[in-house]
Amino acid sequence: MAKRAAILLATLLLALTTVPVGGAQTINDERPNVLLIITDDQRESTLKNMPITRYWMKEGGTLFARAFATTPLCCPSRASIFTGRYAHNHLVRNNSATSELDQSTTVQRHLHRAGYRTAIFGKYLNGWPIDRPPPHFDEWATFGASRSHYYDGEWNVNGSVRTVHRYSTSYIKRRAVDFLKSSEKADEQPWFLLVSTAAPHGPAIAEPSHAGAPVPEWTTNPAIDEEDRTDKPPFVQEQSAPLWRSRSARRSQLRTLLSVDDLVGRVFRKLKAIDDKRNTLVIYMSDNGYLWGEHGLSGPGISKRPPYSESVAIPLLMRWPDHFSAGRVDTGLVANIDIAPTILQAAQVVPGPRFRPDGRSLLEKRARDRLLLEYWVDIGRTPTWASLRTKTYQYIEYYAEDGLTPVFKEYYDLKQDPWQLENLLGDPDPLNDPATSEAARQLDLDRRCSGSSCP
Ligand SMILES: [Ca+2]
Ligand SMILES: [Ca+2]
Ligand SMILES: [Ca+2]
Repeated sequence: MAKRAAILLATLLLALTTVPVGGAQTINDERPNVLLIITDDQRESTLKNMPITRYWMKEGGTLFARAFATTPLCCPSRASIFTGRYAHNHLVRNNSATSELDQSTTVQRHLHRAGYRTAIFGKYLNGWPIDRPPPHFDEWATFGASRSHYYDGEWNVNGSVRTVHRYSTSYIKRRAVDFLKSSEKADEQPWFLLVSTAAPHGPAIAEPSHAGAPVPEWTTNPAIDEEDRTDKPPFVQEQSAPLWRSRSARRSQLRTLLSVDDLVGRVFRKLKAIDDKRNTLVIYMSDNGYLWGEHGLSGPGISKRPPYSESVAIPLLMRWPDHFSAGRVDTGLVANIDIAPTILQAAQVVPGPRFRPDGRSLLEKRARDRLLLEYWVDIGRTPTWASLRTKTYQYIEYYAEDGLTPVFKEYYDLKQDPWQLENLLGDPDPLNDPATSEAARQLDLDRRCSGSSCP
């Protein structure tokens, strides 16, 4: 059945692609639609509380079990998603550096130029002026100020700035479904739809229908229960994370994610219903992770930004029938910088010199032995740091104000110590230290890498 449909489609495609349109370009009808769903501050462990998303994206697609935000903070990470570049190359190093982003280097720009119909609904970039349209989108509804993420936010809806009273995830859902509906009338044009929720970012206000939803019992983990933190850097040691605060953050985040789960289900039902002749590459991810009290870290400013696993690990799932195996778990090291190269390869876009990604397409075989993670001090207590993460260890350097001189180092054996309880460089005795000179040398190089020289 599938084979017959494929032959039929191939014949149809052949007929279409050989007919010149306007004498110049030929229609390449094999290009997929692209749906990119980005949540805000969703830690990797919360996926198990999203049955609908798991059904569509995990059972129907591939789960990337070792996916990371190369900078665990909204704006730098989103800029990495859009450009495929590390933050030291796209230069959006913190949430107030939005204007550093070279808009000619983004995935949306390349798709738009290649003839895709493009739309974004939800969060764009922190600090982006509300009256300025997000570049290279045909349609948009994006929200501004961060305190009004969930209700009564100021939105720019296709150029007009107004207050949207509705619950933001429901509003985004409606816009997305309307977009899919309207795409039926423009079937000859592939589309790129970016759905970018406020959830589960603080203040994590649940939709009334989920406000009292039962939340599964929380079994804390060894990193939350870490008693001896004398191995940790001073900014960690001076924090305390009362369990009630983490418990409350978890509860409200999980409840806002129920609305995201509804959104995913509704969008997939609509995708099926429109019976598009193209197939659709769907990517589900978060921009960064979130700590629920691991190593004593929880609360605004500190639940993301640090280099530990729960802050840098993100959920990442990809579904594209015949390209990403259904139900597969991929354990390779992957990151936000791989999203744009993956999308452009799927869309058969030859990007040209403006697109200089550091990441690589996940459609290709890859053997990445390490990832660079990096962060620059902004608000809060987390100092500038950089880190190498492999499957077996994580090496971290914190820097003095010059951003170059290491003032504190951490090394975790991820095989023996997956919860990062014992920094092997954390005592004053140098004789028991693991060998880290090679990691330090590599980190120094990777902090200046570009394109193919990047991990
Ligand atoms: Ca975020
Ligand atoms: Ca410890
Ligand atoms: Ca030591």
